[in-house]
Amino acid sequence: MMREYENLSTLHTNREPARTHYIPYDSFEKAVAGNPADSAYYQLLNGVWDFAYYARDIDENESAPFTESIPVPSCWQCYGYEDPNYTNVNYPYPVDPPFVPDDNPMGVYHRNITISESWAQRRTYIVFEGVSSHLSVFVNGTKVGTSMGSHLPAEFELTPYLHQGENDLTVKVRKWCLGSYLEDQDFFRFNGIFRDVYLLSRDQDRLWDIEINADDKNIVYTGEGTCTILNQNGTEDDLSSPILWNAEKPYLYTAIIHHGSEFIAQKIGLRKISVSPLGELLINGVAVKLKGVNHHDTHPEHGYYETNDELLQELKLMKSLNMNCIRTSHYPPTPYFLEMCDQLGFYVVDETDIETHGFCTRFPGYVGYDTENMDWICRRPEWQNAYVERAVRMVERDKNHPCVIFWSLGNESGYGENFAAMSQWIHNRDNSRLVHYESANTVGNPDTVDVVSYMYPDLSRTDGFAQSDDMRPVFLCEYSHAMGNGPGDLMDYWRLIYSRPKLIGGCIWEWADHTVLRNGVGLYGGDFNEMTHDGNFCCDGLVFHDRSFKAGTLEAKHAYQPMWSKMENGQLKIQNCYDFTNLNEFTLFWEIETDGKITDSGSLIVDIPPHTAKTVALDYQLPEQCALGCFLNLRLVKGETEFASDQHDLEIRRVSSPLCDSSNTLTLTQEAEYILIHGNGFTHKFNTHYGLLEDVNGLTCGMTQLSVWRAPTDNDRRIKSQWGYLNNDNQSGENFNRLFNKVYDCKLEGNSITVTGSLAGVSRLPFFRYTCVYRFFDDGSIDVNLSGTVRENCIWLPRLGFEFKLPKSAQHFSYFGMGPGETYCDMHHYANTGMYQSSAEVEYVPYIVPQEHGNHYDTRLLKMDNGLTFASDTPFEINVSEYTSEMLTEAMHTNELVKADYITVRIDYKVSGIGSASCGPELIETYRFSEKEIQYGFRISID
Ligand code: IPT
Repeated sequence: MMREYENLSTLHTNREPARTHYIPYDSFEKAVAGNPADSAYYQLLNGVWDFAYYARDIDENESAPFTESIPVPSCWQCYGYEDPNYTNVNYPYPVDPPFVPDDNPMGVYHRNITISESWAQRRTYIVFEGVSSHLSVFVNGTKVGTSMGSHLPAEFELTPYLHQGENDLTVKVRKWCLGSYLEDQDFFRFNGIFRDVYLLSRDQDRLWDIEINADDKNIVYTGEGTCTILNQNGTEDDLSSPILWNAEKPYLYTAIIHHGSEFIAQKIGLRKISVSPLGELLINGVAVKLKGVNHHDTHPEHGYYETNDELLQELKLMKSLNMNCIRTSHYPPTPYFLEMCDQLGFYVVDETDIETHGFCTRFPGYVGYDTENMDWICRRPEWQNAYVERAVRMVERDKNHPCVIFWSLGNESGYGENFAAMSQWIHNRDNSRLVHYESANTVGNPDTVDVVSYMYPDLSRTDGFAQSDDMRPVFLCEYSHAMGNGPGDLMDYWRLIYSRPKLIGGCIWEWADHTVLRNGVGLYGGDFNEMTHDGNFCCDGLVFHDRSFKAGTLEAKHAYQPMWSKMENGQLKIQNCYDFTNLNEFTLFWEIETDGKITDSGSLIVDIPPHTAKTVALDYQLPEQCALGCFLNLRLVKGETEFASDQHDLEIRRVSSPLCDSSNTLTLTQEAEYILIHGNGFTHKFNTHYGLLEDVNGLTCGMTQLSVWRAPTDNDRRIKSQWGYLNNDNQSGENFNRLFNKVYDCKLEGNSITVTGSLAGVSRLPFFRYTCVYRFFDDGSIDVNLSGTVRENCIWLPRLGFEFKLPKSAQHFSYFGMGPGETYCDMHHYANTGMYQSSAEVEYVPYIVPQEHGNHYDTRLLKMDNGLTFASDTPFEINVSEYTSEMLTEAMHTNELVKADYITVRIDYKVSGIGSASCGPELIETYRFSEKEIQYGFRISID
């Protein structure tokens, strides 16, 4: 019993050969305007179709009338047919290619199509831009053809099956087919007709492929018909002085091919891609850096289906974040997406629809690329066609796009003869672009790839690649895993990338969180009873599922920004990081901010050509002194959009107002376990048994804690087992979340209390031995000074500091520190130190899995609106939250969080950085809080 969809000799039946994507128009003007709906030769079939779902395809009842319907495009899991299933590496069925489960679900789609009299004289084709995974097309009861390759077009000629008037169109879509083995991407496994479907009416002797070749000098069309080139003014252009295309200045010409009754438009950019002897990537001879991101098609309610408008909005957001490169992970995007990339200006790594990652995990207990083993399908000759045709279909569809600079052979699929064959086919077909395939590095990067590509290397490995003898450009096709709170340490990558010619940049993993939104709650793997799943590993976007920004988003924008500046001997030096744009196209706004107030400001235009730096004189007045800090803030703006910002500490002498140092009016009395500190109009309560402040004049509402725990971020997912007692693992951690604070001694002397103590996790040696001195003053203020030693072999700490409990009414606060977004020692370059107002509620960041958030680095002052103030001359870190770290640790979805009945205020000495170790390298050492000798203090005062 050989099923068609498991048969390697029927990858398709009757599908038309791959060709450039285009829409034929019935007039020159319409072709130029480029709105398919206006074409007399185009009929979009999107809309509501009849639908029947069968959990087993064999149960199909062809004579049953349709009683249900579904929108097209869509994914059937989004309409209640099957639960979603998120799996990353593992296949969701046994690894037994080309065979898939016998119970193969099927969606049957049906609608009528109307063929007018004029269409009936011509030829009619149907185009499916994306169907997962196997489709069979029937017209008026006759089978037309079949196809697979979910993210690639399938086109069939319908002419012989149609008649004028109403016709019956049925499309049967199977959930699985042999092609599913090639589509093991890290995403929810959705099914259905999820991209546009349309009919085209064509001339009897229609052109088929339209190939237009362009370099940095000319546009060449050698096909049939006439070719007219229009420039952006809409006038015919002979290209005697061509304007070139690049991602910053994406100048496009329009080529109109006229043949018979048809007019076909293609947007063409003149540009040339090459590699310098240093391994730089050259666009039109200029070395560029790729500031990229990986883009999946993902929508919290519609699965794989994003509308053109949603895609366009995403691209505009990326543009506003200074991105110039997109890897279409891990399949070709919609044709529209590439049209917009041409137009808005992106360098695109167009990746074909191949990932077979699950071969790495086909044996228990083994993960890896054992491609010496011939059961890898990339090595099996009978699979070669299936591989090569996916390259062919991508290249043929997308070859006219200037935005495409690399062809990617796929993702995470090992390396074998079939990849070599794809590369060979591509090089023969189109030598104007570079071939990329990251898994080629598993076999030492053979010369079938033109760029060497890596994922998630740390800085020193990255630098190693940059220094090697291999002179191919080095591309980080995935780096900086943006899962949850993060990524941090992006600036470190970019300092390195700018310093090495051969490092051409990379793409952050990934653009947006994948989640299934139900009742406002983001769900992920494991929420749907899947047989195998990868939890929330799909929630790893640089933006949330609604495309709103988080701190990591803005940090990426900063790392990618076109202006890098520094102060050198009191002078401002500005580097233009654009490749083709002079900074004189922007306005540079500057301001002097003293203690949170703007004391001087101005703006100017700086004439700095691309790739150059200049010293810029700003005519500002500086104060003699300040209390909290004096900064130069810069903003580079065009129109409404800020493209870059920077802040420099001007190191003006800081003079703080004198602190109260007398204790003449105080009485400190010991009662049972308490010491009561009475002063003029205030009372504090200190608990000697716990060695901690229990009440600060009624402004707090419970015992202070000395603690080190933070709710693990996704990027802490590996280190957290060494930090905490989690998932019943009682062996691996220091158990920081099951903490004992031992007080050895608590002494009252004069106006001060000295506590000696230690912190230890359950079952472990103490990790921190400390002395903490509290000094009380006449004005009600308290100095807290903590000094101590961390055990030599203790893991680096999540953080260290005091937690104060405040009544819920004390939500609101102002602070002088890094904000307004959350900031950490490796994720703050996007932010400015300044005076901000906030509230515990505003500080919450809705990560899909609740986790540590809301920190403010470089804080010098925190003033709660109830009058409680924390200050220090040495910057500290703060966090004000309606949730405790314990609550954030427990909750797995946002709706499981219930606000505490108090506000937690953290006054921390230090908080470890964020990094991107959820998939990337371990947190860089400098950002780990691994100090052994600790010394810190702050003053609490009351209004
Ligand atoms: C890498 C995959 O290419 C990508 O699709 C995604 O799964 C990412 O990891 C994690 O989110 S592969 C990884 C094993 C380096």
